[in-house]
Amino acid sequence: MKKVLVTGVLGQDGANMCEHLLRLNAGIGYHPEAPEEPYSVYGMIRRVANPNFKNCENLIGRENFQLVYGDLTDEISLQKLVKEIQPDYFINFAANSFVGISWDMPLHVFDVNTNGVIRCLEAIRHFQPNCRFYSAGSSEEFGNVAYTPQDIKHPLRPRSPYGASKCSARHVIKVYRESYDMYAVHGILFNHEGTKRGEEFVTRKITKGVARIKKSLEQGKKIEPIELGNIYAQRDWSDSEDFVQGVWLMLNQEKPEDYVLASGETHTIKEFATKAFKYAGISGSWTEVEGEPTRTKFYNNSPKRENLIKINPKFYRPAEVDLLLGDPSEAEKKLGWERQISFDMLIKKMVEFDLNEET
Ligand code: NDP
Ligand code: GDR
Repeated sequence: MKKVLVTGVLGQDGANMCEHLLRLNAGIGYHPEAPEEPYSVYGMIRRVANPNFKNCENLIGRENFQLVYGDLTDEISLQKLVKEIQPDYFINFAANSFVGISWDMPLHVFDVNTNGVIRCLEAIRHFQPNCRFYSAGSSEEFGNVAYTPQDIKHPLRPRSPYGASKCSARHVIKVYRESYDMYAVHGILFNHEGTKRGEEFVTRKITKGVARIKKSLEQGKKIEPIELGNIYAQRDWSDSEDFVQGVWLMLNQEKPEDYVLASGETHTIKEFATKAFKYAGISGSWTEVEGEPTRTKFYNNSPKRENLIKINPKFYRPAEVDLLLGDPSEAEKKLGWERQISFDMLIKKMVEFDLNEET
């Protein structure tokens, strides 16, 4: 029985990865991708005063799944887990993952995202050297991009402490791979979202806000607009459920190689928001004043012309990544990775989920 240790399971990708592995288990006997024996999945969580198990509620109590405690800032906990579980795969999705806050706590971001990766690698090296390791890389490493679309050879030009911490982790993983002949990969993930996405990230902030506004409109209550920062930034968005499948393929190659997972499309925040309102059945129009971003607004196309979105400079970042557009062709060709969920399907799915939650 192969054992898989997954970190970050109360977050988006960790939870989706565990779901994917248990789904593969369910296919034993008839699905070509299913293992011969079920995967035994260990989901690592850290100790916090009030943990939020929402992303994990469908996992808890399932056969071949268990929660274990550990923390990327504590090497003793990681070594204990690797020693006791003897995992065949270690998938690290844990991180201080919010770019916006990384200027406020750069040392903590590096301790979790870079030193944390070293702690994982050391635990594997000492106690289970044949374990295959994946740690999540980010398109934020490309930052102020030099060319478009960005592939795995794109230079590292981070714009935030978060981006810099992921670049450092990338170098460390390469060093361990070459020094100790470890199976360790750091595939680059462009933005990916879904119904488990944290509420501070812009897509989920928008879809939750749309659902809240829809309810207020239905109840004839006063509208509190969604407040956003830079709506002209462009991102390459996909669905997390597609990405965890790509990560699993990266962990099961003959030789450890990094790939880019992306959609190959780029869209502005403004475009995402306009479509999110459209999928909730609310039509609106933008008014934009050149050079005065705070006068940019999105109004409801009803006689009352309520303000649905306004710009608040509080959400601007000290340095911005203006454009991200990834090239997933190598992952498609060499790993056979296929994306199922388009940009429009993703927005529709998130809006419908949040409308349901709101009622
Ligand atoms: P989330 O923020 O949803 O989840 C991160 C998880 O890491 C949380 O569950 C958090 O725990 C956990 N964590 C934070 N600090 C520690 C620590 N010290 N020890 C143990 N666990 C910790 O992130 P995503 O699921 O969206 O992203 C997964 C990975 O992919 C991250 O590394 C992220 O940087 C990277 N990435 C994500 C992209 C995206 O678009 N989603 C794109 C590119 C890379 P808690 O719940 O207790 O806070
Ligand atoms: P990002 O995601 O920084 O790309 O990092 P986020 O959703 O936070 O921002 C995307 C873009 O939207 C702009 N923006 C706002 N962002 C937030 N959060 N809130 C707002 O109100 C707002 N208004 C505009 C931002 O300026 C930015 O340009 C995500 C994370 O998942 C990282 O962990 C991951 O590595 C990268 O994606 C790839």
